[in-house]
Amino acid sequence: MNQQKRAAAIHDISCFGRCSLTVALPIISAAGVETAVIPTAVLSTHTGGIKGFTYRDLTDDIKKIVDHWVSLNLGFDSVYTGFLGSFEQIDIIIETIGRLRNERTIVVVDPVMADNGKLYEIFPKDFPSGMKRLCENADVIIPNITEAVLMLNEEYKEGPYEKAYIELLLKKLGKLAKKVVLTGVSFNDSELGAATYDSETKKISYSFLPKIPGYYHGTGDVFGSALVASLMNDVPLEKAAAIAVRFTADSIKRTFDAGTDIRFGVNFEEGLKGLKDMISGHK
Ligand code: PXL
Repeated sequence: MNQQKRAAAIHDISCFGRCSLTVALPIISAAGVETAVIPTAVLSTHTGGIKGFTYRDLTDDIKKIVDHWVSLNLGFDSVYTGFLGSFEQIDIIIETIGRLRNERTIVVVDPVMADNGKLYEIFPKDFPSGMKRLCENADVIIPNITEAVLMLNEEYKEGPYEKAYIELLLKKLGKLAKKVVLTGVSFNDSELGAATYDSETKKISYSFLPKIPGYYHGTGDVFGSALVASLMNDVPLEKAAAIAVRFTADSIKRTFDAGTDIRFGVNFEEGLKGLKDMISGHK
């Protein structure tokens, strides 16, 4: 019998708005993976376009949670990190990864900090250098194009992209971590998706689906969570990225069709059964 996998998701809790832990916990759990959480901060909503959000920093709690977990001798098959509450938390999370990982742990780092060519306003200018260090501690990194160029000091370009630009980014990112999934990739105006790169085999793959208009919040976390859910079910990286693209695009489509406020996140909930089926189909 297969042992159930266990993941630790390290993100903030945005109480409303479907991103970070309120997305990671249901998606990874729905794929049959036990999902423990370390909240990095508690906010009333995410910070993307909603004013007046509350913010409670939980930096002081992280080490205490990890101390307790270490005393319980828990093993984690994955550590998945996303939005961090402060620059100071980056070193604490690097230390946390070192304390929680063993030889079978897959560390997935999403360097959440920027989109559309801009660093999120709440972060200091040197945040990308910290996120770059965090990525160096990962097995798999999942930046979007903006996060990639900020960490690599490359020029930001708007899509559609030249293949050479994307492949340059992938190869440079492959020096930070063994495996790379780059999101927000497009080679024409009608399709959007992700690219993967394995720096050991040098293999590059692409996965695209038709682009849906509008900038929906939390889609990076929906994508990352579906990717972790797939990897934890032993789906190979390229297929895991294709499943995550499909799950994210379907969630955006449902939300677009319903005419929901784009700030309120996407309807991933009605795709959870389909995610489980896509993952089972690859076994
Ligand atoms: O989805 C990324 C994210 C997570 N958490 C918070 C955010 C954002 C993006 O803006 O504001 C609090």
